Amino acid sequence: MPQTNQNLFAVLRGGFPADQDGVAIETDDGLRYSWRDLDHASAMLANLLESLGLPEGSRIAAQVEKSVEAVLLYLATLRAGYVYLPLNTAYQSAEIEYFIGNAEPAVVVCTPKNFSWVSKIAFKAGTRHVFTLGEGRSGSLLERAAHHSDRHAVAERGFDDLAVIIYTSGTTGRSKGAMLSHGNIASNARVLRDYWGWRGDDVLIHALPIFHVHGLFVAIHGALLAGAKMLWFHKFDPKAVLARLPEATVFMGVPTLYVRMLAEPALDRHTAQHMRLFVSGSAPLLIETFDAWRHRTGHTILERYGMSETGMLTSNPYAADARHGGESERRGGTVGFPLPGVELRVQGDDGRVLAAGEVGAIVVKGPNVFKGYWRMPEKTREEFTADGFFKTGDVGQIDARGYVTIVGRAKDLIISGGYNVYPAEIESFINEMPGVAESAVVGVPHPDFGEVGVAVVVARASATIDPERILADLKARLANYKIPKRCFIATELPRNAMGKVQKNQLREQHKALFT
Ligand code: MLC
Ligand code: AMP
Repeated sequence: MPQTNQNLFAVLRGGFPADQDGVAIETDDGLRYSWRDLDHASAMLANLLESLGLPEGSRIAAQVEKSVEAVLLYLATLRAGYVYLPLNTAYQSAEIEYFIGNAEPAVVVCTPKNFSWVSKIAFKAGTRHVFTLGEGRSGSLLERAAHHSDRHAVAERGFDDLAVIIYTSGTTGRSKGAMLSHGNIASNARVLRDYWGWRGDDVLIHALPIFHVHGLFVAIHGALLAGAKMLWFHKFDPKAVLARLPEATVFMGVPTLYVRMLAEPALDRHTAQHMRLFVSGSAPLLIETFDAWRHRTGHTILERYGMSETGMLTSNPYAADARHGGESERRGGTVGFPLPGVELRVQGDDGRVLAAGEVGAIVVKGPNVFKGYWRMPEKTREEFTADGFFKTGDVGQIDARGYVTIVGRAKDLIISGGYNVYPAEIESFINEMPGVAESAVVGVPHPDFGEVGVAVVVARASATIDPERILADLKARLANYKIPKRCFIATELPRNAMGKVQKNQLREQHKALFT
């Protein structure tokens, strides 16, 4: 019997509706892409990639502004069987140099504005092809693709074949590339389609960036697999989103998006009357936001939990969940139940599985869990238990009804507006600055971003350092969202008897800075 092609593109295309002329994506600047457009344009781009004679498994890296064409490049990469590597547009040259040096992509696609410095980095790292993709469908990528056929036979791929690498900083050290296979991503997409009741007549508001799993996988795959239309926003603007909300049925956002929409008087029951589902994730949703949303719109946000390495792991129920006695309550402050197919347990430091209500490390297993970190077999081994569970680095508990709550993080990580910021990375940049002896970056509560970084810096003996200068220097080198919102100079960092910096004390000291 012939094997079905497990290429993620083939899986997603399997969800396209029979009417290929229907609108698949409508953008905020009034463009409409039909399902046929998605198929044909991704075929042209796939043919372009194939014409380059790239070796098997080549990485195609993209640091481009959000656009439908960027999605087409992603789909084309899958369809041609290469490996997609999305990069945040906020990354600066030092960050890009690391990612490109580490992933060694065969093709890099960047904005026309960044071509001179990105191409220099890429060529130095051995990349042979650098294309541009700019606003308004400009740039060499589409010019070159225009010469290719709009027919393309999807490359055969198996469950375990690599599809995407997403860089994530993990617990320590430099960023690691999480290797996700066609099967990892497709299985998660199918589970979410069923668990969240996606339908062909859904209309998704897509207002998230597309270089992370929330915007790229959870949102886009949900819509494509269901054959549902997307209303496409190049950037999140609460007023613009609310203006289109009456036409939509599904919205996905990080908590900051909900906070910002709540600040708009236009948000009410009437605007949200056709909505079927509001999903929140990537960062903790405050109970105040959850309650305020229900009060204003009559809708209960469904909070779910996931990671780059694993896709989605848990979700509050959309409908009655037969696995949990028909439970259908979406409980604020919890991230719901492990999704079908996901094994999730909470364990103690000794690896013992903990009872209901006990707090410990969350570890997970399932078809959605990644294949390992790119070229870091040691690191990969460290992050799995002996019986094959991935250590999420999150700390949580499961209650007697089966709801999972995240109570903290074992990893030193700040989640700011849904983006991960690794204190160790920021500290290493600060520590290299002249006159700096040492530093600590901690997360403190913030009304808009949930949490933001604050730096505490100690000067070397007889050196004078200027906090504003430190922030300005960081800004020149790191993505803007990673820059601590405040910087303080201290004479020393609080340490315990073992000499370990007591970040808790610093967090406590600065916790009221923004609230
Ligand atoms: C922007 N800024 C931030 C920030 N975003 N600061 C801290 N944290 C953030 N997340 C700062 C910039 O540095 C800049 O400061 C100023 O805000 C304006 O920048 P901007 O780009 O115009 O901001 P804005 O468009 O308002 O962006 C805010 C946002 C964005 C919330 C819309 O951050 C966003 O789209 N977040 C979503 C992230 C996401 O998709 N995460 C999913 C990860 S997947 P200055 O000083 O330079 O002017 C994942 C797994 C899972 O976690 O479970 O989903
Ligand atoms: P990333 O590495 O960007 O994929 O971020 C994954 C991390 O985001 C997880 O390990 C969690 O710490 C956090 N996260 C995702 N969803 C939630 C949520 N609903 N509540 C709390 N934390 C979350």
